[in-house]
Amino acid sequence: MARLIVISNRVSAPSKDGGAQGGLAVALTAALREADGIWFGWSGETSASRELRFTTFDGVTSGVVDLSEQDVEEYYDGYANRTLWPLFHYFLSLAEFERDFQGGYERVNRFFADVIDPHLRDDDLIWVHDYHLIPLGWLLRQHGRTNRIGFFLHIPWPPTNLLVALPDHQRLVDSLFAYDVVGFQTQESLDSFRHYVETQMAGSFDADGHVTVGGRTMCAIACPIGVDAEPFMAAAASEEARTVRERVIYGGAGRQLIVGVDRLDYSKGLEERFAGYERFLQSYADRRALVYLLQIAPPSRTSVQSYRDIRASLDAMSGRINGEYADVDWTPIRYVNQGYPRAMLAGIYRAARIGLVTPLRDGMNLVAKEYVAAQNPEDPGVLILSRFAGAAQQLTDAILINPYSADEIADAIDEALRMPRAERKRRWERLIDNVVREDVQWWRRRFTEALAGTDTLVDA
Ligand code: GDG
Repeated sequence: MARLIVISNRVSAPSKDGGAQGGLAVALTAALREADGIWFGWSGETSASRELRFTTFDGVTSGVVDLSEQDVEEYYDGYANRTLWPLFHYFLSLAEFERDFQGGYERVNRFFADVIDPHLRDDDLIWVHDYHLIPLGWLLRQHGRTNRIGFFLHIPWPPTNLLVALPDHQRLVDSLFAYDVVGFQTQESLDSFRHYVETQMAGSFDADGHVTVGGRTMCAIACPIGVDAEPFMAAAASEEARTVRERVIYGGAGRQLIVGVDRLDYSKGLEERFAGYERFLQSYADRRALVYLLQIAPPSRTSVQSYRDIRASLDAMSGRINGEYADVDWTPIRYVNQGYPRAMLAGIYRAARIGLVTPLRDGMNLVAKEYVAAQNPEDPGVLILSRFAGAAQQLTDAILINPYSADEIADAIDEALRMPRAERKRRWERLIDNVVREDVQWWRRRFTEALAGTDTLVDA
């Protein structure tokens, strides 16, 4: 059996001092354990050391390497998070185009290729993850690697008209053709990629998803990521989750909980969510004291200015809304800037009558799927979901809204609060069916089978 090699910016293999892993980490860890693989990536540390450090824990080996401060500034904070992330999430006005960023991105990708290549075997299956490492496959080919190499993009692929604003976009897209398989979250992203290839590269797609450009062929697929549905369902029904649920219900004093859980990121539409919730408080004044919003938002990428700006704006908005509407025994928004253990999160989701997931753009959005998985089948809550999350293409029985419209968010909250239990159950049964069927193990199998060339079904 060929080994599986996973390469991503950060490694979330199990570790001695690590807490519970997220669904993606669990799925990749299981695959690595089965296939005796290695997970490579950045350690998250800066130093002058250029050596990979290997550890094996719980049957999984990881190999991590430090970067220099300049690397982090240019590759991670710079090109990955100030250029590609905003551009690929349609925030052209936030995207910064700096030669130094691009230089740092290429340098770090080359460095990863140089340090990892000596540890690869000729029959390894190599799976590269996300926008930090787009050129890595091409750079491994420069080392003479003829392995099957796949790439999965966790974020959206933007429309051609946006992508062409990236200086040297041709070079970046061209490097994808070094892979055997390129996976996107949704058919919409795959269609945008196809449009780029056909209009900018004179490439062609066949009915099996094979893409040919200038004599090179690879396979492009839509392969939506899922959650660890069954373990998460069990976690939501566990004793630990029940204790949290009771705490939440007690703290809510009989009011219905609306929950949001997001990394603090402008793509998640948190300002728009607060504005939509405020619109609900204004427009449905007679019902407003029946609910409260708990927004969990652990800070992320705090060295990037746009992330500090969004945090300041949300602090101000939540303070203003609470100042305006709160009463002696009611705070409309509980805004929490810290993360919680997964089992606690599962209990909080289950306690919530509404899951409010309103990204302005999202590759998939796993919170939407986790919220569904955590519900009590006898009395499930309602998912309100942005049309612009990849998850909306599968979770069509949610209340789908335009996150830019405060009125749509307000009306959806009202509709969810009024929704009879029978309809909540009907919608939830269809949602959970998809969440369980297309879970994270399904996603992992589908991608690795396409990569190994053993799949029978590849979407065009
Ligand atoms: C990228 C893409 C795509 C959040 N707060 C806590 C916590 N979380 C966990 C959630 C969820 C994960 O973080 C967030 O996943 P999302 O999918 O919502 O968003 P991104 O971080 O932006 O992920 C996204 C994903 O990659 C996978 O391909 O879906 O579109 O942007 O699992 O539960 N976990 C814990 N405590 C918290 O407070 N334990």
